[in-house]
Amino acid sequence: MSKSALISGITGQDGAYLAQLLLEKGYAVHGLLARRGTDTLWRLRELGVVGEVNLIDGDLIDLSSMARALERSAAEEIYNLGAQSFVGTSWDQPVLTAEVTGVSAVRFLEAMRLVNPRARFYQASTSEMFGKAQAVPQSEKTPFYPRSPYGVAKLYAHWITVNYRESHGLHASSGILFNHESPLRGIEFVTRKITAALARIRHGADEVLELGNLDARRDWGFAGDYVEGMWRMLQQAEPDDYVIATGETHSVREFVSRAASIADIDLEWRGEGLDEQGVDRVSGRVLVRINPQFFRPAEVDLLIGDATQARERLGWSPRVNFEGLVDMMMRADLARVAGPVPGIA
Ligand code: NDP
Ligand code: GDR
Repeated sequence: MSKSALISGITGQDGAYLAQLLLEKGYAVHGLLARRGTDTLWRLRELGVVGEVNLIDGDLIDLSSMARALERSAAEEIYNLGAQSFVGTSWDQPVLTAEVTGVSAVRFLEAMRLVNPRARFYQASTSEMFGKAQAVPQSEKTPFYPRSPYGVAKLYAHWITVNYRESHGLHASSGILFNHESPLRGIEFVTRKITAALARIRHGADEVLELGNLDARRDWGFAGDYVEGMWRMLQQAEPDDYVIATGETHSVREFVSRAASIADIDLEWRGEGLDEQGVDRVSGRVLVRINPQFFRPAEVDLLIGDATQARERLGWSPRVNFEGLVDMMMRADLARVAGPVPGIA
């Protein structure tokens, strides 16, 4: 008999890839669907799985709807991916972020305790919890120091997951995932913002890409690889927490340079600090400008993960490296630019 899984955040980047993976493995896949005024199914549509998942109305703010979704789905595996996941917005909406990104984890764990305490639970933890990183690279042993309301909310969700595992004996695991991207990434995140804008610039549909801190360094992997790590965690006899990362770090500036070269844009960096610009070497046109609006009140400067434990215990390792990721994203946006770009209204 096929296994049943419930995914919160099924309309997000990871939710869509995870739904696809679980369907391939023969699962019955259910998703908690928050009612919105806009169409949020484009990723599931793009992966060709929208008709194969069972969407159940519910919201992470509403425990009763989560319990009902657990009952209706008879889920044996629960993946809590739903969140207000954009770090920048968490300064503008800190209370909503605390509720949706933080407290929702305990709602789910309580609902699971009531409906099916034998189910297995995955919490989408994050490298943002390391924040002002206390060690390089960061592993499961590195102390946390979050730098945003988002990071603080995720830290609560992380520790309540650990706590329910230890106090109630639930099979509850957290994946401490470093940044992972794809052609299905939301347009507000820096990688997709860069590839979508450069594709429009390349085709003459836009002129300038405005960015904030070019020096921030991230360990960027491919979302398709990372959802495989989530699934592997829930197949272990014992629950635990795992870092999932590539072990490589690159700056935002490097991401732009690499993407520009794939888009056949001859970009050169001139100036320093707020005056730094990305200039087309041939025409002299400014293509990348710094806009202080995109700087954060507190920044996470450097993230690089050590996924040794995931490699040794889960047999997990990334298949796509930085170059492969930028190439995949840039080419997808170049191909899309002729038509409507998913993620942009
Ligand atoms: P997305 O922002 O793409 O997806 C977030 C999902 O949460 C969407 O499906 C959204 O639904 C849903 N959601 C938001 N608010 C609610 C609510 N009140 N009730 C129900 N659902 C809601 O995130 P990703 O797919 O990139 O990330 C998945 C998870 O992993 C998130 O928790 C994120 O914080 C975490 N994470 C992500 C990393 C990354 O690099 N991508 C790294 C580490 C952790 P809707 O479409 O309707 O808005
Ligand atoms: P992050 O991702 O905050 O790491 O959170 P994001 O892509 O938003 O920022 C990465 C870095 O780029 C810098 N940056 C900019 N960021 C955005 N969005 N827009 C800009 O114009 C810009 N210019 C520079 C940022 O300052 C930052 O340093 C993501 C989310 O998916 C979280 O949910 C997840 O938990 C973490 O990754 C791991």
